[in-house]
Amino acid sequence: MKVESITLHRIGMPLVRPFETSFGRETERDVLLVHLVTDVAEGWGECVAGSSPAYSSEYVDGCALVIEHHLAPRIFAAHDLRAADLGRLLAPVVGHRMAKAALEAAVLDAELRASGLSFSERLGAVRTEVDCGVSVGISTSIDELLDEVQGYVDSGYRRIKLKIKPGWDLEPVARVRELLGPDAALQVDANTAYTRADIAHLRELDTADLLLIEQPFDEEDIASHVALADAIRTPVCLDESIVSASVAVEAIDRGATSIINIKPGRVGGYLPAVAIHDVCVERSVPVWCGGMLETGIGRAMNVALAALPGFTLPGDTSASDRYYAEDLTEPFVLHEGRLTVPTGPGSGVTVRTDLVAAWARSAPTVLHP
Ligand code: OSB
Ligand code: MG
Repeated sequence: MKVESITLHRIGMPLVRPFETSFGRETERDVLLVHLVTDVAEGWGECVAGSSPAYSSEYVDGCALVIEHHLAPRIFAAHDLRAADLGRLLAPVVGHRMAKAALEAAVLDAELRASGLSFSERLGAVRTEVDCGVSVGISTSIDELLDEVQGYVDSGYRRIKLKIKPGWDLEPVARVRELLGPDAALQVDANTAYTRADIAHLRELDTADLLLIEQPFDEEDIASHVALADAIRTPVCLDESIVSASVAVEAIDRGATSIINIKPGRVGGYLPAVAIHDVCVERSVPVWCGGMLETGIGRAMNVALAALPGFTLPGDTSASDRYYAEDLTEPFVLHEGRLTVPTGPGSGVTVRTDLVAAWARSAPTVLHP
């Protein structure tokens, strides 16, 4: 495959409700899209970086620049580009996994459309639909939180994840557990808001009988996660810390994590995500598919990934209407708490280019060899 152009689109999409985590509050998603034209097909990819470097060191402006100046030239220089070669081709650029993942998604999409294969076939999916959970942001009051959670229960979500931070943890978690009843799947995500000094406090979460606690400490602080895992009955799950298969193996072997959240953007793409899935399956560590408020483009690909055999827990793969009044592709709709895995070539969804143009924040950047 020969790449003829790479176009970077920057769009703004208002969220149906603000999304607050321990690191900030978002009301609109600032999305970078990659549109690839090759000699055989076209592909689209979505960059999951936030507008500021708060979840990780990457952010949208930085991703656009590193694609333009460092990644795209390496792709244009390749003679016969294949998605499987991207890891090696882009390895001279250190880090920047979200930028690489956005390009990888577009390359995979084009390659698969050219060959008539779907993402689910290419990645090794074994299910036609996936169980869905929902990630619930920090609220302004407990009553508002309970209302929001009740709405998701009524929609059929199979698992609730609450964002927590110091000052918003034991009380909201206990109240939501009371609302859901003892058997419902409930988990929490701290996005690195705690320190090792909080271990005794976090142990009190054990009474809520949670599926897991996600990333309580700094992404580089594996040792504190080991200490927490030794002190708490609730399983510890890492998100931000897991940037590659080798880090995953290290964290599992050290006892820092017994469940892993896999996000393709965080780990450099769908093929690296499958590699992490594989090392986890070998070690009997359950995985689930995380989310970054994706549009239909990234969502279609995430749903395909979540259909792999090791994804045994419901993902943050919620329906389009949990995020957006109108999606960039045909919307993903929940049926009995599940989303259907797309089966068409590539991502299996069609990008509404009229909306890409209507929601543009700036003129597209068109790159050529
Ligand atoms: O930590 O999982 C996270 C969103 C943005 C950044 C980080 C996270 C999240 C979510 C939302 O939890 C998951 C989703 O519904 O896409
Ligand atoms: Mg998380």
